[in-house]
Amino acid sequence: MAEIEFADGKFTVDRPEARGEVYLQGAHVTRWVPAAQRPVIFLSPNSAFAPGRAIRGGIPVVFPWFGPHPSDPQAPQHGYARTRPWLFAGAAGGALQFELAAEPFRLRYEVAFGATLALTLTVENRSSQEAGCEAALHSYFAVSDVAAVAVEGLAGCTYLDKPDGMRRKLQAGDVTFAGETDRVYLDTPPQLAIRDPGWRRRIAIDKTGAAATIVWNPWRDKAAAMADLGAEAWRGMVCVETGNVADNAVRLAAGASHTMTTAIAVAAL
Ligand code: TA6
Repeated sequence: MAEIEFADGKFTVDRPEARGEVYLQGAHVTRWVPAAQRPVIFLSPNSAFAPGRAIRGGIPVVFPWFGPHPSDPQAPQHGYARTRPWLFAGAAGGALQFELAAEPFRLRYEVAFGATLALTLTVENRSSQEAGCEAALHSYFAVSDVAAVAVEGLAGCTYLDKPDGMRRKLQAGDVTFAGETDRVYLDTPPQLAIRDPGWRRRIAIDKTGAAATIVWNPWRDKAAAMADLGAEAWRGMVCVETGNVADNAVRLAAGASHTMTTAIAVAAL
């Protein structure tokens, strides 16, 4: 088999260091399995794979707004980048490049599958005026049991607590999970990790150019109400998302660009 193949709307990468998958719709990564590891990225067994429908799991690219549109209730949640077909712009080694025209912006996105999963998203403002946007790599991680894992690195950060009306709160210690958790952490440090004692591994998440981190698990009731997630699978996932949203949204001068990166790697606990 060639290292990179394309069929049924997705690229499949098969290298000694890792295997991966990315759909052209949304430039949506759905799989990254480093050699001798379990899958690191969660993909819902109930996901729809249909034109214009967001895949449940993987790494949706959220752009140009996060959550509901600020003024248009008809506009899709989390923007349109995750449901549009992107342009394939080339591949080298295990890295694939994609582009999306999203006027007044252009997005360039590189996904590099290796022992590290390296993601680079560049937003360029192509207009002659300043423009603002939000962006997030809405990464779903596969975990042994969300109730047993901890997210390290966010102690002391302020967060917006969505289930509590977006109240601002201060994080004490690691983030652990005992119910619905949906938080936007602001001004977060460059190195975070998910500690998973059940699978004896730590998933390190290193980021640049991204000030916010979103942490989400819908828990039992909300998951059961989501047809593409369901009553069982939610325990095996946690979203730790790299982005620039809310207070950390980006403003770009005419012609300016902004790049954010995330590097994900796994080590034994
Ligand atoms: O990132 C967390 C979040 O914004 C949650 O509020 C949430 O419901 C989730 O993303 C999933 O959104 P989606 O539009 O994919 O159903």
